[in-house]
Amino acid sequence: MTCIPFSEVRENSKIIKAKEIQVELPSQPVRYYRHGWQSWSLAAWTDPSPIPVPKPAIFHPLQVDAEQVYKKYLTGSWLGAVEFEDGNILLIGALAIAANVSLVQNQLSGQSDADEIEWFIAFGREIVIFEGYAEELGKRLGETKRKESPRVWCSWYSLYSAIDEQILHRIFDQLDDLPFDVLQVDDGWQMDIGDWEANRKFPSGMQALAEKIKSTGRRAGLWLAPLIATKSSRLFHEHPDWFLQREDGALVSAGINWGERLYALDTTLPDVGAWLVALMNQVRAWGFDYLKLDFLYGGALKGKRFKDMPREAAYRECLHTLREAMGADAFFLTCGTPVLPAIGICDAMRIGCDVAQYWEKYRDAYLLYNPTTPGTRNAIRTAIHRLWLKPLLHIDPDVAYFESKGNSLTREQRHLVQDLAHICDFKATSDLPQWMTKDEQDELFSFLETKPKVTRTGRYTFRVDGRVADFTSAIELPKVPTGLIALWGRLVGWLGDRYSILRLYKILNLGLLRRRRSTSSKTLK
Ligand code: 9PG
Repeated sequence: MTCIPFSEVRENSKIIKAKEIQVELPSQPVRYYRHGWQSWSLAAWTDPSPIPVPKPAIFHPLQVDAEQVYKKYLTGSWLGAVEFEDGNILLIGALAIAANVSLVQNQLSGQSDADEIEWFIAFGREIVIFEGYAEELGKRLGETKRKESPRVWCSWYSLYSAIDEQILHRIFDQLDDLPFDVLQVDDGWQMDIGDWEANRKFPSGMQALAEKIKSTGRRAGLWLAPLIATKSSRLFHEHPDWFLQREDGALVSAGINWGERLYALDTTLPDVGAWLVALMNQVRAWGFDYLKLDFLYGGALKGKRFKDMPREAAYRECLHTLREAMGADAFFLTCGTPVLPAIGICDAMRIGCDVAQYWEKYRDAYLLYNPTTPGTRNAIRTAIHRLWLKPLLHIDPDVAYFESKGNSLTREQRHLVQDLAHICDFKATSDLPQWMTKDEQDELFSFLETKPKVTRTGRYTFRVDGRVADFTSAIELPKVPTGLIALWGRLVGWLGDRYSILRLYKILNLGLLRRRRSTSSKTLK
């Protein structure tokens, strides 16, 4: 353990080589910056006291770092910081891809999972310190901000998986007047998670879909989750031995989604590598060159790999393989990705969890105490705390909303996500012109056309072309439940951990989706 006296850090930022590093704090910090493992995990300044473990635990592999979540002390992935009474901060940040930073009593310390690594340690004003850290990360992991960030229409947040060829064709035509650079097809086109071929809803195939998009003068974008699969997939059926196992031989859980259990590929197996390369080639051959690769955390879960290497290193190697196979000219957006290992490889990264047509769900926020579930408040909170990544790559805060129909966000809340997109300089939406009023359509048009001047006036406040954007309302974490509410939360959490109950929930939810789809086809005609 290398102990650095605070007096030394106070003067100048330092880069120190060590396996473990520790700084004793000169006084009690008022806030702690915790940095979650992957895109959807919480990143936030919070009180320097532990927060409850998010529920249900069955979702942990896809929401947090399952290896850290039960730690009794405050800990975050790769970096951590404390803020003192006078507003100055002390940051410890790893300059390598496998490490954690913790706060135990008055010690801020970093632990590397591998051998000695470099640590960035600095004290001073938050903005300056994070800028310094990003710069050092860029020197080691690379900066990939070469391309312009495209303006994207993405199918997910209006239609969810209820997409089909006809509906999308109609939408692509109707979006004609709007200045999008990319039309991106999200989840819902594939046979199964693991089987990346067009399903029955796309009888003309994926090449035809990409051609349709390109015929409108836009680039074709596609969503895939290439590092995970469900047991129902043909991939799993044909290659059960390709999946990551624990030391005891059981399959590693990659969590649960689509009402099914997810499993992760062992990307260090040569056959899996070859399969991923073929998949990327196929997608490019169809004509898609904006790729949103999702659920990527599956490549960095703990397990026994064919090649004995640290999980983050295996993941980074896999990202290199994917990038090389898709080609340098493709726009590569990572989502659900462990943050540091993707820097220098992808063009853009999702930096928060999913937005939704609502601000927050009582069940998720208060009963389950889960700040990673879809919801606009959760999405803003984490994205605002990851703005420091901006010099390194394009940062995607998820889509902005314009339409008020079927959307319970207030006008102010919709403006917040729009302003956040301007701040991040990454503009995307899923809204459909025919669901918007004329005013809303105009708002969307000018959102896409303008590049307002953004200045930061505080941790959570900005000026966007003279307008004040204040994100404070999204920041605070819910109160930790006590008494009967805590008890009720435990019951709901326990129920949520039952696979059978989740399946039932999914079946009921599917009903909802089907209704949504018939409404969408009606209004689209
Ligand atoms: C498609 C979606 C969209 C979206 C992605 C991702 O924690 N969760 O259970 C969880 C599930 C799905 C999810 C995020 C979190 O959404 O972020 O943009 O592409 O997949 O299924």
